[in-house]
Amino acid sequence: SSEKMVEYLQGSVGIIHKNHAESITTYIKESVEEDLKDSDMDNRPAMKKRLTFCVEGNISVGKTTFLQRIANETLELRDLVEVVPEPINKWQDVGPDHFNVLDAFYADPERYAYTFQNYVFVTRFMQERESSDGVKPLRLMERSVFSDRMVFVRAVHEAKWMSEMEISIYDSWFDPVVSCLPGLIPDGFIYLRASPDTCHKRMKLRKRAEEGGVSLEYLRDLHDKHESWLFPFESGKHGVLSVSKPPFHVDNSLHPDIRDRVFYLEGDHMHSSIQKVPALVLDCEPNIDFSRDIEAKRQYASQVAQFFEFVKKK
Ligand code: UDP
Ligand code: DCM
Ligand code: MG
Repeated sequence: SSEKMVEYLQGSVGIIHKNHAESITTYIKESVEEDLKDSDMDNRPAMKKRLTFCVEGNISVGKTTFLQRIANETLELRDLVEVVPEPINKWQDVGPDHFNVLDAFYADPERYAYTFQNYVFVTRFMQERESSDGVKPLRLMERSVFSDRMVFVRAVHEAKWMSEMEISIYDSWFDPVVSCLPGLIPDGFIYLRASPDTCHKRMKLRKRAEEGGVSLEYLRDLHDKHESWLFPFESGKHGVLSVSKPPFHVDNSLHPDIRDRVFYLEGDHMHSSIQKVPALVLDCEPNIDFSRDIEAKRQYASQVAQFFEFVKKK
């Protein structure tokens, strides 16, 4: 029955996001308290510079859920934390005629891949301009123009849904526009990682109308592209953005458990300011649940804290 199915699916997706979100909110709260202690009664919220993290991951891995939990749990810190979800509602409702360009893309990818990716970029650009006036010291955004380029544009181009001419046009404006808007470049990436099968199960659970035709195959391709973007040396692939392990001396400042999960993104062909963006990898498989394991929970929280501290010091 469908009830049984939902039960089965919920069992299989797990509650890992709750664990990860908690690690991060705990860190944020403690760090804010610390900073408030340091800043002499001066009411200003404290983290020294404004930090932006982009949450990356395959379709349905749980980015929105993860960010929503952080937003809910930091409600009392409303002035400190800004959560910026992916502007999918803008993609589903364009102009006075309410066109759905996400739906148009999945219905006729060859015709609309470029149009859609172009619009995705424009909406992120607008979102960044809107939130760039903000003064909240910590900003968490769902995805970035870098995953757009390194994952989705690559995928639709390889699938021949975007022609050579179209990808050339895309690339001809991508770098110059990104260079004009340094706010698009995050201080760190947080990569929510799960197998394509897990994401597929979660996608079936979510049942977003436009995604009925999204196959496991496509999710596998998107997964591989996330991996080769974030782990190019393991996969032996290099893209516009590549990643390197931190230099050894920096490595040492990190807890041994986190060392292997923190990477720097370095721009080969990207303009210079994208260089050295660290990425934290969070395992989002359902079998990883440490909600009742206090020690594991403490360790995870400490790893997350070290990552944030590390980014803050840079
Ligand atoms: N989900 C879940 N457990 C989790 C994370 C997500 O059951 O730990 C479900 C969530 O309820 C939703 C689906 O997985 O039905 C996709 O989540 P979300 O929309 O957050 O994914 P995104 O596409 O934003 O990464
Ligand atoms: N999407 C896309 N290209 C992008 C960004 C997103 O095709 N550059 C699609 C994938 C999903 C939807 O938009 O169908 C929203 O992503 P998610 O469900 O992962 O939040
Ligand atoms: Mg989402």
